[in-house]
Amino acid sequence: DPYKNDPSRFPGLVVRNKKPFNAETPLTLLADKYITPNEIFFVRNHLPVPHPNVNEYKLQVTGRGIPEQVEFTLDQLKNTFESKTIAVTLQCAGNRRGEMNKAKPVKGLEWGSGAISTAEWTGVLLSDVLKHANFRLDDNINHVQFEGMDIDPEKKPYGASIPVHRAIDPEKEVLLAYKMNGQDIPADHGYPLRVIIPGVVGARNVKWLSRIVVSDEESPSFWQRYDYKGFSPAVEQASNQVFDDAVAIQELPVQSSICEPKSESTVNAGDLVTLKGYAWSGGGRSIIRVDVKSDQDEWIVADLSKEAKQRPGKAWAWTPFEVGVEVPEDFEGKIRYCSRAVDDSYNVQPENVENIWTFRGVLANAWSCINLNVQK
Ligand code: MTE
Ligand code: MO
Repeated sequence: DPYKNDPSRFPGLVVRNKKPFNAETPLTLLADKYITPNEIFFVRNHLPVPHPNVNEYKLQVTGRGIPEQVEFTLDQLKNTFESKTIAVTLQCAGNRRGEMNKAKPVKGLEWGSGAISTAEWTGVLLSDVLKHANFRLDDNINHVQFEGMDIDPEKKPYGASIPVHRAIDPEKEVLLAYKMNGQDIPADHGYPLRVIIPGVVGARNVKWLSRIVVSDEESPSFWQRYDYKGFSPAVEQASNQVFDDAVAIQELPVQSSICEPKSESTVNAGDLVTLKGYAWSGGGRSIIRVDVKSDQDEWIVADLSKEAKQRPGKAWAWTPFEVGVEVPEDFEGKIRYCSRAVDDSYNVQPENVENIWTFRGVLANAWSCINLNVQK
């Protein structure tokens, strides 16, 4: 069993798959805290968890524009470069896939709204490391690839890449991170080093990082080339050729989800109910508004958490929201409440999942709705 050395996990996680281990954060706990504690941070593994010997650990930096391959031990990274700590939300491209699957079956793990979490990550800037390696940009350089230490049965590592402009820009704050919420990064989340790419889909935030390769091409990894891409609802499956012609997901679209109360909870007519949730957008775009509407009433505006105030263009972490809604007095039956977030480019979530359906079930960012059962 290649998974026999996987770490033990907090029993409160909502497990979606055991081998490889995939689990989401319970929604009530998610809405409770701005920073997600390590034990309940969602886990998305494609392969068995590797257990590198940190005393022998070295990060390799190589490829186009780097005159000579450079290697760093963990201590060299920590001692050579200034460290930075930033709050960054990671969201899986498959977050909320379950809702898309209900509209019409998709391929992939059945995620609820908990494949998203926020931590304070400490590390060194990738831009500093590249500078130290005497990296020189030229017109044939397009991508920076990352390789993990987790390997598939054919001995190929998990990998991903990002456009080079994001990697070299210190303002994008791409981190080679060795701490998560002040502790060594736990085994499930990439010990001893992972890349954190603020504002970019979870899949590119490679864990157990072993190698950085600058290239004209995207990462050759299956997960860069033949997964984590979006297609028209007209496309029901895709050949490698069709995948090659599609664009890899990087920054994610604007998102929100109502986390509390649980859908299908029972409330009394006339109650004041507090709806709580999160909103987030890719690329550092901040959340400027969350609107909430019931099928019985007009739009109202939710309160955005003050904790989430972030610098312009650098809203790397989510914005929790809450709003009190009055359940009508003379009513019995189901009421449906929906949230939709707006980011600072005035992008807004689409109304329904049917029209954004895509066969791998990624990019599910329609309005988030819950039903409440009202009793008299
Ligand atoms: N990195 C490696 N090496 N192996 C993986 O399976 N999964 C990716 C990414 N980095 C993965 C990886 C995906 S799809 C996501 S959503 C995030 O890690 C999840 O990070 P987390 O498990 O720390 O929440
Ligand atoms: Mo993911």
